[in-house]
Amino acid sequence: MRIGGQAVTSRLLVTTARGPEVASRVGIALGSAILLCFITGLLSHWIQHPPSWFWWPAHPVWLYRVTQGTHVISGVVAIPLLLVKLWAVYPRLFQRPIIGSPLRILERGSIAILVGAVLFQLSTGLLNIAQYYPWKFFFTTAHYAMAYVAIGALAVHLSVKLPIIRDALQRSLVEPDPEVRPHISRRAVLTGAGLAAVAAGFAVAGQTIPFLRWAAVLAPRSGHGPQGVPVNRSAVAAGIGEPASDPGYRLTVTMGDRKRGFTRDELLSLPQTRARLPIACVEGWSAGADWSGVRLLDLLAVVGDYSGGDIRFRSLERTGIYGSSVLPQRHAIDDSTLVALTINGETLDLDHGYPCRLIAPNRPGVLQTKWLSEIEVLP
Ligand SMILES: Nc1nc2c(c(=O)[nH]1)N[C@H]1C(S)=C(S)[C@@H](COP(=O)(O)O)O[C@H]1N2
Ligand SMILES: [Mo]
Repeated sequence: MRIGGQAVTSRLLVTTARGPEVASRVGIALGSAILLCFITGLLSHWIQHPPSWFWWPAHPVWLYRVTQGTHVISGVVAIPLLLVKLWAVYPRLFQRPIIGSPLRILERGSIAILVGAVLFQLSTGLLNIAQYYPWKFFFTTAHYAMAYVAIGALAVHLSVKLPIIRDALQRSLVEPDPEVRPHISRRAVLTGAGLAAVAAGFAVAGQTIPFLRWAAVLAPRSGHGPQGVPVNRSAVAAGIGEPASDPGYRLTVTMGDRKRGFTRDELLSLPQTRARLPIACVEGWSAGADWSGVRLLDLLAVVGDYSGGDIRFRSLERTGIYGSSVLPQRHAIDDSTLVALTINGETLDLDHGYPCRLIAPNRPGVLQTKWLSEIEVLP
């Protein structure tokens, strides 16, 4: 029989579902979600700031829709998993000695950095999809830099803990002592973690998967908006209401020393091309639409001989960082890249980019510049 304080302590240890058995199993799910989130996040960053070696295709047109949907869903799924994982290891986080041997310092340090970085990534990511920025730093730069910190700390954490993880995975989930009834079993904790992760995933998946839309309670822009497509930044917010309806409006196209201005009616009188392409926002929501307008290649051909090169699109919007974008040649030569004039069979709503906007295949929404004023072939 156990006597005194000792017995109480050991009994408490046995009766809790906390410990490496739960931590390692939740950790595998959490680690997988974080890895998926990291890879899809890197992709999105590279598409927006392409290094010279980076290659991103124009087809399939829905690929970015899937990778960025995955980025946001895996990040949101990671939140309940992280909470359960922290709960499972919580008493150990404060075990003594706090410092200790060099290996222990590495172990402790990597956990502190890992927890901090992952909490930072998940919370800023979540606030970003809600378009709520209660901070002073620039979200994308901080989120990108911290991703490397998180993944580096995760790699150190995994290698330091590998023996413990291996051992814990081999141990059964069933509590060893049949006499002892835990308040909550390890299996129940794992089931709860799994259900919470699935529920969290459902709460955002609907913003990109149409038949799950009803469940998308965490998705602020899942289906509403003029002409059946959500709006990220409205014309009023961008301050371009008047210039867009100005009768003197011209879309200027520049290629080398050739330059030409087009009224909206002139654009409408050129051959019209249709394309079915999604808007896929970096925030994870996406929506397919039927577009029509002038194929970019057709428009360039009116101005001169386009012999290749990336293309810059400028908006009437003069403030803000979304007023211009650069389209790589690979997308520029695609038949479905349009200077769009209609969406879903109707004249483009002012909020969707009237008088005209860029729509290109397999691109992040943020690069689908609205309210075009200028197109320039870069040397
Ligand atoms: N000029 C301009 N174009 C823009 C934006 C903007 O703020 N300004 N927002 C972009 C973003 S982030 C997205 S997701 C898409 C959304 O297009 P929509 O509002 O027509 O759905 O437009 C893009 N084009
Ligand atoms: Mo976006």
